[in-house]
Amino acid sequence: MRLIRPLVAAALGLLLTLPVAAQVTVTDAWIRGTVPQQMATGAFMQLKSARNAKLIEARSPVAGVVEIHEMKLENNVMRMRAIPELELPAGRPVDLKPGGYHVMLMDLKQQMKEGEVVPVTLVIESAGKRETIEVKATVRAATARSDSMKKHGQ
Ligand SMILES: [Cu+2]
Repeated sequence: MRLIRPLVAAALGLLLTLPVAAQVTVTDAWIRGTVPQQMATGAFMQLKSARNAKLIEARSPVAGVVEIHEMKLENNVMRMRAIPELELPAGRPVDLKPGGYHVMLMDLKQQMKEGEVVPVTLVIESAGKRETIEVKATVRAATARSDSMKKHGQ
């Protein structure tokens, strides 16, 4: 027993610390709140993958269409466009934030109200394998809207 106990404890500890899915951690997921009738908004978070991976798809029950977008300054104009995938280099955090990469929620089925928690599903591909990650994103106030976000989706 003297020997087995620590072994079992160690094994359990190992199990608990084993990463799930594609070893991608998602932190600080949030969605920008909307006003009634607004059809689109952005979801933001930080993604970090232990292995080289890419975000290839996102879904949410609150949106009819979900795309991965990037924003870039082109000729002094911020432009937003859909990208087929977002690279997640091993060990390097990738920020999805206003003015940069984001998950675009379009054809919204409901208003995004501050404080609500919205499920977002991320599809990650790594070494040819696909895995899904369920994320709970908290809706934050719409006040931090940037002009470019306002124009988007209209
Ligand atoms: Cu967008």
